[in-house]
Amino acid sequence: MTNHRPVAPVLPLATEQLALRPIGLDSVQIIGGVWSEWQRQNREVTTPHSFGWLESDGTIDNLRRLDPAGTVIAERRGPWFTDSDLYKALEGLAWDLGREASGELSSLIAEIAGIIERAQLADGYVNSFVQAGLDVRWDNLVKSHELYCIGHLIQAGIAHRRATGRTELFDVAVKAADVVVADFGDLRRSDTDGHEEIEMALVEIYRETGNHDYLAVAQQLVDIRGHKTLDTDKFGDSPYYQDATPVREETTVVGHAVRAVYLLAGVVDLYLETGEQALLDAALAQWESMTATKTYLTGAIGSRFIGEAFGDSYELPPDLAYGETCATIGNIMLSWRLLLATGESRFADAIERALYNLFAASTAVDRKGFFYNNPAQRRTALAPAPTDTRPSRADAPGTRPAWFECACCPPNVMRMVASLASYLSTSTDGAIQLHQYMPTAIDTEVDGIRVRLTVETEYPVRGTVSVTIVEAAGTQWGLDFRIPDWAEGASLSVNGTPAALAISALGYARLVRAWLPGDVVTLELPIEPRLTVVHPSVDAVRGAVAIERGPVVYAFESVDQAPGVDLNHVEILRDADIAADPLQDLLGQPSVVLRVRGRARRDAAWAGTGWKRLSDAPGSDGEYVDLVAIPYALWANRGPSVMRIFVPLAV
Ligand code: FUB
Ligand code: ZN
Repeated sequence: MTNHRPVAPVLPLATEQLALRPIGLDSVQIIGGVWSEWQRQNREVTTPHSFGWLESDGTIDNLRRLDPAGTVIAERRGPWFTDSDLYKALEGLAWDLGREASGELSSLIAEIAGIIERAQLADGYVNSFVQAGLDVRWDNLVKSHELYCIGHLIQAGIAHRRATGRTELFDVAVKAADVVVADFGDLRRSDTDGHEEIEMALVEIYRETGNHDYLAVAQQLVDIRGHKTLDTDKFGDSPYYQDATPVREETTVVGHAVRAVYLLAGVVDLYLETGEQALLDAALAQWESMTATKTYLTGAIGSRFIGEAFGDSYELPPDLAYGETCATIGNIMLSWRLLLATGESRFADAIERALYNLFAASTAVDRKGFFYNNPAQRRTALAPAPTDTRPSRADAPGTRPAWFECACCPPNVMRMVASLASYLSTSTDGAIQLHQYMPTAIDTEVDGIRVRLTVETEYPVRGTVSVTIVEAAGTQWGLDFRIPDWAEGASLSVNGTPAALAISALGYARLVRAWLPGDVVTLELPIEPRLTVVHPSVDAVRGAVAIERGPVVYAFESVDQAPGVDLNHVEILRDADIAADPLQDLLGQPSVVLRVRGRARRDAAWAGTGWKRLSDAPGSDGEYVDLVAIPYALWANRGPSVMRIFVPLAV
């Protein structure tokens, strides 16, 4: 391993537990396609948009007003945890600077770091809610989000230092981490925060500084949770906070979805440093249960509006889906850590499903609107989102709101988009792994020897992925290609000659050669539309099918259907072929629109009744129609609509 420290969010210090090593966004650039365009928009559109809201909503003023020499006299505004919205946006800016320098954005971070520094107390404590006199320090941890906010501050400071080498925000973050150690370490306090996040942050600042005190407190906070130590009268019950069962004994994900996956991400971080097998086993068991029984096809998790929580296994109703954007981002963070720990492609598969579907759908194509919760079916076209006010978290209006009163999701999107390149590839001794296929330029080392390659692809609209070796010294090393779980019949060729494709137990096809500049490897992933059914215990969509094409989940949206077709009364014909239109530009994105033969049911025999004796149930009747499907990610960008992913198969 070289001494180079990649610019990446997860950089384990211990190497024994690492199956794969991260390659940072300083070594991988996304150089074309939809994700690169989103990164540009993230900087040029979402950043000014978000900082505009962070100003106008008082989020920055909440800290400014704490400057002992300052003049801001406005009252503190917003929920307890508004500081974290700002810190996440700063983290996004920081990763973005690691992608591409900008004097203007550097100055913005420096200016806000100064505001936070002036608000920070001498011992490192900082929290705009408590310091406004609205609560007592550490007195109401179940609700106050004090450690949660400090966790996000730590992550922002680390991102800034890794991306730019600058330390103004990092220094503030270290002081904040130090007050956590001073007040909580060695069990000086035996409680913890109602919202996990600090665990990941403390492990990461241990990685950044080598100071074991941070790791010890992360361990302490993981150990404390699960023993009903949180005062649950104030906000929810113990499972909501993952406080009913110690994490090592829990076998599935419970409670508030963002909290649950943030906890597990921290647990895997702890495992990566300490090697405690029980931590990895618990995270694996819970991830497996979540993925098999509590995840929507779109990658949404947390089906319940009440408590923003996981439901029971198979409780995945599409029309009532909650599916908070932050929860799926948390699952990407968790799955990435499990990928690093195990090297198994199923975690990259989960990241892919999340990225191309729920995550992509979370944000309007103009990058100035966001869904907080993400419906998987919409029966009525709701009114469009207001543009000048912020809806509450549990509303997903007919279009994506510009901002929210509880603004956790948009800045989480910002940091994920800015750091995306660090989630695409990894290295091991003697090999590079490609997990996600986007146009990229990779400049890294294998066994200490510089390797440069470019990936060209139109994935996922087409399944051809071409890798060109730009620089290599003729030494032997391996290129590992993830073969997605949905791909059947993938093939590989080198310089135009077919190569044997053997998929390892980990889910990768490896090509080992003495690579030379100019070598070209082509992976062909057959991207054909397919019908998908879900587990028969998901009662809400039993007997219905969805369409997927490669990693993309499709949705039927009212705006695309023939006049008079009501998507609430349609079915897909059994054995119907799915036809693909020629590649087209849809909402500025290259897209394949699909058509499938179905029927617009009349349901006349059902008039006036909701049930019948089984033997009297009529067969369906109605007009045959072509139902039109577009990528789910693009829905609700053309005004309010009716939308569905699952459609019943004709009886
Ligand atoms: O509590 C902080 C954030 O607000 C949570 O992660 C979201 O679910 C929202 O409740
Ligand atoms: Zn959120």
